[in-house]
Amino acid sequence: MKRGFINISIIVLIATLITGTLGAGGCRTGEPGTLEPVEIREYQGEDLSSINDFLRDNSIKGPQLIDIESYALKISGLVAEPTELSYQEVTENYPSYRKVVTLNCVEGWSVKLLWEGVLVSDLISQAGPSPETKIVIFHAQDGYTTSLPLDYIMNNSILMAYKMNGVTLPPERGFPFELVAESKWGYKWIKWVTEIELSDDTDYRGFWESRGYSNSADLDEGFFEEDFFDGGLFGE
Ligand SMILES: Nc1nc2c(c(=O)[nH]1)N[C@H]1C(S)=C(S)[C@@H](COP(=O)(O)O)O[C@H]1N2
Ligand SMILES: [Mo]
Repeated sequence: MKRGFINISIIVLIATLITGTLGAGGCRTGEPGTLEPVEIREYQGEDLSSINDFLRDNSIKGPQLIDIESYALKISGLVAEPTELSYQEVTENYPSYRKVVTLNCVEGWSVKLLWEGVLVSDLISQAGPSPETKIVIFHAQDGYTTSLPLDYIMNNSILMAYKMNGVTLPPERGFPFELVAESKWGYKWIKWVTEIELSDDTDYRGFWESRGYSNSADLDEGFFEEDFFDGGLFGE
């Protein structure tokens, strides 16, 4: 009786080892197995949020699916050489940088993540901005736009991220590129970026900015334009 039990245990153990090996995937055929990307959750002693900590996607038209083969990032407007870059040209031809930055949405949630990408200033410099340039207008696949002062972009090592926590941006998180607009409210963190337009139009207002949100969007200030409350939204 006892011996029979031990025999069955050994058979189960062997069966588990065999199916376990097969289940791990691929090695037996000589093909490398595919591993899930592993998210980084701690960086230089700092705990990070998870990619799954975003409450929900609240973008204006929902997640955009971009076909990376036909994708081009345009650098347009007041530049000596209007430029179009493929995904690989951006990710492979420019130095990449990492930094931990927190995204704060006006809805009250935030996520602290390790971002990896290229400097927007490197992309802009390559296209040769004209001296009249004051504003950088970002356009996205869903028609969303936002803008930031050229000085802010050039002086703060602002990234166009292609990875978060070591993982390529998922489609709902902005693949191929999201702007890491650090120290600015979440609505400046444009996802699915398709075009970087250099402009001298200091009156330009992006999607949420033209609907009453602060154009400077500094985290240490409120996010509503005061005069909008006084005259616009609620009348005189
Ligand atoms: N293209 C595009 N980018 C966008 C938005 C959008 O609607 N469209 N929403 C912004 C807002 S309001 C926030 S808070 C951040 C992060 O939002 P998420 O949770 O939808 O990723 O993305 C920003 N980038
Ligand atoms: Mo937001």
